[in-house]
Amino acid sequence: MKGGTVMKTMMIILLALVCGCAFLTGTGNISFAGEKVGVIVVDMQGDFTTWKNGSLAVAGTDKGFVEKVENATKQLAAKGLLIFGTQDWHPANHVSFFTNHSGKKPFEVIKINGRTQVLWPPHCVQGTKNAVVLVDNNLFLAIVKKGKNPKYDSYSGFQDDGGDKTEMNQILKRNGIQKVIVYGIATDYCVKATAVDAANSGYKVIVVEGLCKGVAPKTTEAALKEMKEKGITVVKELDQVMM
Ligand code: VGL
Ligand code: ZN
Repeated sequence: MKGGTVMKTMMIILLALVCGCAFLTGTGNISFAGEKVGVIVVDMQGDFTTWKNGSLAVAGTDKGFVEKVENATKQLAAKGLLIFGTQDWHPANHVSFFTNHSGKKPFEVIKINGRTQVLWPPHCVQGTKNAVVLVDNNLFLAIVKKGKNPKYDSYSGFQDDGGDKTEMNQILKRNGIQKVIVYGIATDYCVKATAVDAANSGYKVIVVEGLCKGVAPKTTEAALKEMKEKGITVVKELDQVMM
């Protein structure tokens, strides 16, 4: 090789090395190196899926979607990330069920003590078949149940509408988690609320849009916008965060 060619080759190798290192150490805003990353899989339960003919089935939640979420979660677990989950877990007399308000219809919005409450079809009733988390339960270090208090709804995995905290923050802290990857159902309700509360609790947050489904297109778009405005990183697919 001529001197020029050797120089060129060396420059290319150097460039590749620098780029590779930048990727590994996270010069961009998405990295694993140096930060302990956890995963929060939100409300992957039968009642939210078309696959299981759920009472509050979200469009696009067929068997293929659930498998995609499960496979992604397996990949992340294989990388050594700790996997956490949330599980909507309501008593039969829960405030969010339209059936517990006389004369009300599903999806009506009412005010309760000044709070906005969407009235849902009864869903995720404690102990029922469709309240089960569909993603292989062995993948989870912990699954945090929420919405147990009949008086308060709880879209967030961190706290309910009355301000009562779940054990989520403590569990993440105890495990040294600094950054969380969040996905599941539904983008516009429980994913958004959980991601926003994670950000407010001091975690760096990445939401994987392709591993989420929303109740309605309008509220889903608004939720993605709101999350981005709060400093949450929204990526389309998991390969944008995986090394
Ligand atoms: C959810 C409505 C009611 C959710 C839970 O998981 O997003 N949505 N309960
Ligand atoms: Zn619910």
